[in-house]
Amino acid sequence: MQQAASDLFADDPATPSVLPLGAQALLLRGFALAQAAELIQAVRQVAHQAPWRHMLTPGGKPMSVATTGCGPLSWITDRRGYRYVAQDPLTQLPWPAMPPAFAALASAAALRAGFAAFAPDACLINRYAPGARMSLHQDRDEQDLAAPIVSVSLGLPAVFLWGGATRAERAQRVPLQHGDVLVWGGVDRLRFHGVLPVAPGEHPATGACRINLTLRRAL
Ligand code: MD3
Ligand code: FE
Repeated sequence: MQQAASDLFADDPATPSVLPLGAQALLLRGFALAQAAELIQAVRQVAHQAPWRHMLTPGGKPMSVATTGCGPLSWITDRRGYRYVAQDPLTQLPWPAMPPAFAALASAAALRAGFAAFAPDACLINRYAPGARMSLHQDRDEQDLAAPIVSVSLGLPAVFLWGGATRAERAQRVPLQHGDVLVWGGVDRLRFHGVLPVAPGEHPATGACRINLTLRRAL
């Protein structure tokens, strides 16, 4: 039975491919694979200075993901709400500097998706143990909604929920693997999105977790 090369390699995470998810949203499969080890090492260094913690929602519930961040600003949530801050509330120190590899990857991915000169000033880092999830939400705490967002998936796979402009619209399920990069902006910037509970497993690069970097222009 004949099979086209595009089918043979369709599920191979080592094969870079570009999938449009929306008019201004792109999934770049494997875009970060070559830098993955360097990115994960940099995450470890960030977490050494700004420890992983389970932030509280404004309702007082701990998030299932563990979080840290880096850059001039990083996003936090607590009983007082959602916001970007320059200092880690846990240590009261400035967030660790953005590793140059993060900013370089984000800007290259954004350019590939048609967004020139993306210079992120905030990187939120989420760690998903098996069972951790992120419910459907919008990212709307940034000043400049014209700037895109770049997200990098590392370690265990996950199913990303790609919704619409309203919570009621049915979300599509998009499998994300180690090394995948998502870029979205413009008309897709305020889409609802989330992550289904991560399945148990072990990944050679991260162990029993998924790590997601979300690079944004906050100010
Ligand atoms: C599409 N994180 O931190 S990143 C978040 O995997 C967040 O940790 C998820 O959503 C994660 O806010 C998903 C991919 C993502 C992030 C924001 C988006 C996709 C998006 C905003 C609009 C549309
Ligand atoms: Fe989000």
